[in-house]
Amino acid sequence: MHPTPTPTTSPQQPEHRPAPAPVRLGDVVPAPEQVRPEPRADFTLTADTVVRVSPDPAARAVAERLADLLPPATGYRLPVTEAPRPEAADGIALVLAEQPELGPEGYRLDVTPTGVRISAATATGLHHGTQTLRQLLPAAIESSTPVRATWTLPGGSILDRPRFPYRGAMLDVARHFFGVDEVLRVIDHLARYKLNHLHLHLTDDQGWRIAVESRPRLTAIGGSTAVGGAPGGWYTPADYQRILAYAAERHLTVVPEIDLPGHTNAALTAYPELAPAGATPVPYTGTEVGFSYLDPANTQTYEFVADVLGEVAARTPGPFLHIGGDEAFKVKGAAYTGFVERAQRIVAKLGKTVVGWHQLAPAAHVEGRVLQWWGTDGVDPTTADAVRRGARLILSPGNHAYLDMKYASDTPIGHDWAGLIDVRRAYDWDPASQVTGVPAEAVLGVEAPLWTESVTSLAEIEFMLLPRLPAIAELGWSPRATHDWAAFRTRLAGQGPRWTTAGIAFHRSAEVPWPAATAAPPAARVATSAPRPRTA
Ligand code: TNX
Repeated sequence: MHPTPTPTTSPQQPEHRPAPAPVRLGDVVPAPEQVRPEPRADFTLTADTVVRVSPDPAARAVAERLADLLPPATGYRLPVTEAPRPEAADGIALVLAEQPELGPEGYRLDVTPTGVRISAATATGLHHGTQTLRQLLPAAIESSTPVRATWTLPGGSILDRPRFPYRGAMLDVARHFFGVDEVLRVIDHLARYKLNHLHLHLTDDQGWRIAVESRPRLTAIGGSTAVGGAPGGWYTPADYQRILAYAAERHLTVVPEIDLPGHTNAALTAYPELAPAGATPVPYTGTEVGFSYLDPANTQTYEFVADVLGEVAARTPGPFLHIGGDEAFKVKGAAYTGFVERAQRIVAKLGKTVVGWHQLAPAAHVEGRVLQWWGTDGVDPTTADAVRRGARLILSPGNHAYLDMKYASDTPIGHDWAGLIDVRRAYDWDPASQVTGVPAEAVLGVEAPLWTESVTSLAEIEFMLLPRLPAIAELGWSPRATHDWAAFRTRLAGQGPRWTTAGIAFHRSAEVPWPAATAAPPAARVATSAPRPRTA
């Protein structure tokens, strides 16, 4: 520890102390595990601050991204240098060091009058530490143009690590298509709140969004449509690669979903031979669910599934492959479980861990299987039984975590089948005790899905994500002992000026005491737009 300098005073000169940091050390979302403020140990960034980092390529990349964050608002282009044992003196030190107690994602952050030190056992831990550092700077740091400000960080120490290993959000790019740049912006929002998985819902009745070289009509025909006649689109292999690379730089794993055997109308318009006998699929731009399916009795169906999953698996570095499985209302009983078990075996052979919506539960277990639970009633013996047979759960309860639900009855976009979800409802639940009979150890984590039947632009995505995404992120990251609505809403309020400064749309929930300075909401762009016409 460095001693706090004693302010010099004399009878002629009034005592001069720098203004305290505007952000308090505990004002971080998600709440850190331990926070120990040192009120007289603030540190101020200047043009002379340097970033020193352990000699490791991944740690250096974290340091470079931190340095890249600062110039627009501060005008400071801080040099990044490698040092075997980085010191915080007059700078920011990012230190890789064995610390078993921090786990694979934890970090320590110490702010003293002479500098900032972030240490972790992994580059991922350093990355999360820099997200905390970003939130400890004044909100003006989010400005894209220079701001005259004193860039003071609050003194003290934080020790932090996640409660659950899986913390995600899902973007449905099938109902409405969102281009690579929009997906990259979404990744930025996830990274800020220490989420580590982006689930892409890539295929549905209204569109097929990922190129599969062995089945080119999937995108050429199936990719051309979207809900309500909106423009279609799809990711080329290069597009998908850009998303993967950007996510990886932000320490996020991409989880691709190919929804099977239902939600497949777009695929069936491209390859009608996979449809049940007698059906002639036509493009669909409405919002009904449950009508389409691949014929489970047709052997060509499994060649198709193997081709598609094989290519997607080969291009995806992460361990997970999501096979959907929801709302296949017309494939019942043994036909459904038989299909799922074959698809699960295909995924296992590809060396990936299968993820599916909890409708997969009745099928046989396969090593590592993960079910994504989107129910609204925690009494679900079928899912609890699948967990007893070895499945782990990702929690996405429809009535708390579904970001396509309206905030209030007058929210211009969104659904309400799982109820209205304002911030408190998104926050007030416990992933560890959501499904009766499922022990906390079986819970891999949480995910907030955003379905996009009525979501058509990046501003609308942001409006639905913020401020509920940070609530779900906090449930996934922060220890249960920190769970406290009154404290959360106050910390969350501090994010408002950051989003406003960064030009990010958000919902100004009346449940959150936003500071007055955020008066001009970019969210107005959404709230004032006319509700989109619904198609059936
Ligand atoms: C149910 S949740 C669906 C989606 C819809 C969503 C709308 C799930 C696995 N399936 O197909 O988009 O409701 O809220």
